[in-house]
Amino acid sequence: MKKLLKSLRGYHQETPPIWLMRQAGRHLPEYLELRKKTETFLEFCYSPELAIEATLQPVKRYDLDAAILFSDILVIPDALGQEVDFVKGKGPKLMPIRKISDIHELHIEKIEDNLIPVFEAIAGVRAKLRSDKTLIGFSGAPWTLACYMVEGGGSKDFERTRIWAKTAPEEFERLIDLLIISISRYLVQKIKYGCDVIQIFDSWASVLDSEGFDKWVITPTSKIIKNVREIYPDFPIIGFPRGAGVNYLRYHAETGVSAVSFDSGVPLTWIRDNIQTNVTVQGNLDNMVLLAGGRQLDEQVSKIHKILGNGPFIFNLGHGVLPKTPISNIERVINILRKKS
Ligand code: 1CP
Repeated sequence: MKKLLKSLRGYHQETPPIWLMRQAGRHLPEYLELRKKTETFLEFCYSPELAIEATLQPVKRYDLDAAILFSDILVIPDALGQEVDFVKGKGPKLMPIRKISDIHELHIEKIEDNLIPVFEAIAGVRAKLRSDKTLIGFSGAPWTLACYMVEGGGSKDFERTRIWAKTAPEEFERLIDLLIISISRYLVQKIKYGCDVIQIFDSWASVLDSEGFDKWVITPTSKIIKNVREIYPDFPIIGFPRGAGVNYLRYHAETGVSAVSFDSGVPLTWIRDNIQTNVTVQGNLDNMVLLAGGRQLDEQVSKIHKILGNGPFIFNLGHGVLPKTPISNIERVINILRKKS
């Protein structure tokens, strides 16, 4: 069995499987070179040859246990017909959705057709990836996608989205329901084309109160997992409700995820005692510690391995690799975990 799948099936392994969120792109010189081949970022995502190459780059360089398909969570709003643009140095910009009539303008019918280049890239990676390596497909969760779709881009606190969700929940739910169906269909295709595992990124779960977390994170995620597993029973799914704090408890118990990915704020012994007893855990090295390197990095990697390494565990970061991260720091982490010097 592939190493990452073995951990997801609940087995403990002396050396854990290793992959890193946002392992492709940004910090890799070979990506920055490849990125020059298209003008816009979305064009890059929709060019199967380029997406395949970007997906394989970090696996080749670091011999990681998994590849994550090079794409972005915002291909879903794009495929639904919302205007999405990536502005150089500024991040994503979307034509914001602010009222019910804006939701009505989104079109779900062609979602699979519009995303064919993504599925072609999956098939291409599958054909080139070594058979012992896992291919991870991903999606943004409904809440996190709604945050970008309503706000029209990134934000510190996603004020408009939260106000809409609080003041007109029955309206906001229309958007969430549309996203549940879109994401479910998207993930089913990703699996059909060859992904071994799915990760659901809920990067902005942190901005919700506990009630909102139930309604906009747990319930929609549970529905997506149920929809996917109706077609692919027992399919391994990793959930990442970043910044969920104590709500990680209910998330792991109620959504049906096979594994939970932890941000760096959650104490290791709490993860071990409360979550790892029930499901596989993934995480949670601070991406800034990875960037900074030195003795702190070595110590933190060893500490994570010591505390979480006695149960089902996947080594990862608490959030994505930062652009300025030195390659040698990543190599060092892998050497420590695989006990090579
Ligand atoms: O031109 C460029 O290179 C643009 C930079 C870039 C890249 C390389 C963006 C814009 N997205 C990506 C790739 C990407 N995005 C991947 C594949 C790479 C890999 O994993 O190795 C993945 C998994 C994502 C997922 C993603 N995109 C998330 C969820 C994970 C997370 O980091 O929280 C989110 C929130 C996005 C939105 C997004 N896309 C791009 C940016 C700059 C952002 C963040 C905007 C913000 O700060 O709110």
